[in-house]
Amino acid sequence: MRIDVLSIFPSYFDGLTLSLLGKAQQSGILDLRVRDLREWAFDRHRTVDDTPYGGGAGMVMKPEPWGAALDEIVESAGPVRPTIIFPSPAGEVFTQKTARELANREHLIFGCGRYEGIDERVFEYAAELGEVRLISLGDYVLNGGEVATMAMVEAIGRLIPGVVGNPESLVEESHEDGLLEYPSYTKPASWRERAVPEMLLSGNHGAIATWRREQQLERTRERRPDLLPKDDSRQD
Ligand code: JFE
Repeated sequence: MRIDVLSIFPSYFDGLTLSLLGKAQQSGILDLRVRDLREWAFDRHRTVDDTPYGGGAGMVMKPEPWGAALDEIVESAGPVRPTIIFPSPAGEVFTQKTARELANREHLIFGCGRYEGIDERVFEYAAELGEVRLISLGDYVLNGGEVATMAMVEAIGRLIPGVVGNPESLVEESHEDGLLEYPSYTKPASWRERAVPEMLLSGNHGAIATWRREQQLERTRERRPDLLPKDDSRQD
């Protein structure tokens, strides 16, 4: 899979390009390219923003650098139509399901806005080059698309075979089966007067699996009841 990121703060992504994506990059499974949008600014000061038509607070990202950057990136990827993602607080909310869907795409482009956002015509133009998705990381306002892009690239990247070492760990964890994770423990068996649940020391793998499933259901009911199927006859 190829992932291009367009941002005026490309160094934000230095940590990401190392960590878990480093291995996948080397093996050629994932081709992650972070580019500075200012490369496509055309004036001496490499300006990417301007005042909003109609007035109002703050600045808006100019369309021209976005158009030139998208043209070059799409052209360089050959005939494949990309999925172009713009992080936005006004987009569909990103979930594990979104991550799974995007992990099957050949080419993703993330456009990281800043200031008060991007000139609306950029989204219309991008829709001529590929499939446009406005995606929100959650219902809170960030200062730009970078942090949302990092979270999404990490969630998508680790679903690509070869990025996570153990393929079993993908189905076991939170959200892949729609429930929260069971609690985990390691040595020592007693720490500051707190014992590891005896069940886990029993060696009875069937009983352990049942206990873990019960823990998952209990935690999900307590912390995230919205994840459980609705039961119309429930008396709570
Ligand atoms: C941009 C900004 C003024 C946003 C009301 C580009 N989930 C999520 N939260 N915030 C973002 C995504 C996000 C994404 C891109 C962004 C925020 N901003 C800041 C400024 C009004 C805004 O929306 C600019």
